[in-house]
Amino acid sequence: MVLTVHHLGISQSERIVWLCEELGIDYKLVKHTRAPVLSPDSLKSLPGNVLGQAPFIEDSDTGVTLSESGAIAEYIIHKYGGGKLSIGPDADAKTYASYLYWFHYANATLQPALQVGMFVGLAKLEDGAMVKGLADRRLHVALQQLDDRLKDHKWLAGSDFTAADIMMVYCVSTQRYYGLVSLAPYENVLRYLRDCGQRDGYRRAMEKGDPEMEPLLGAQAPAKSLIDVGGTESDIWKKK
Ligand SMILES: N[C@@H](CCC(=O)N[C@@H](CS)C(=O)NCC(=O)O)C(=O)O
Repeated sequence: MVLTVHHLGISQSERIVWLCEELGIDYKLVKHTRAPVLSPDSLKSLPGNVLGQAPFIEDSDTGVTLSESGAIAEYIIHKYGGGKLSIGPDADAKTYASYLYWFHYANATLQPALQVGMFVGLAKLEDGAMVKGLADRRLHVALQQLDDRLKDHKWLAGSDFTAADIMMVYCVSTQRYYGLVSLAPYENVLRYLRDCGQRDGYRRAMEKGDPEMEPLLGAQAPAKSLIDVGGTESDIWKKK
């Protein structure tokens, strides 16, 4: 089996590298560097990568190519991971529902709220601008719900670490290089990020996928968006 994982530095595809490390499966990692913000030709030109984005995988055993973090995570877990890190319908129904909810919440609710916030931030609107107020409010509600969940649960699905956590962490860590979100008001999210950051699988994934990047696991956001300072050409994202 050759499962090729295409990873774009400082991006959502860190989730897939992390997943493969947690599952302990064989995979080939191909790294791409932003040029200097968007995808380079090496990623855009891959057959089957219609949107030219990462994550993107190629499975030489099946001929499958696939995009979309959640779809890729499910494909790898069930095809090569023996279902590990997922919770299925045979589990306790509430735990199963929580797993599904948080797995999808990451990219269906939180990530869009973060991206709207990012674009509003880049637009440099005045403080009182209505659209800025709406975006801030929507993002706060989404983060507060996450914080509330993590108050009484070590991991998103409950007592076990799952792929729902792998889907979530990019949103509250590396994404903040683009949209400047402080996590200071969300102490449970900060505890959770500390726990995730201590996992061997997370550390290995970051070391393999983004060895130069300082993981953003603390409260403070960078002073400027990576988009505003020239993407990978700047060094604000690098370890000091
Ligand atoms: N919903 C997609 C989003 C993919 C996506 O937006 N990837 C970004 C990296 S975070 C990308 O490839 N950006 C480069 C570009 O669009 O040119 C997923 O979860 O896989």
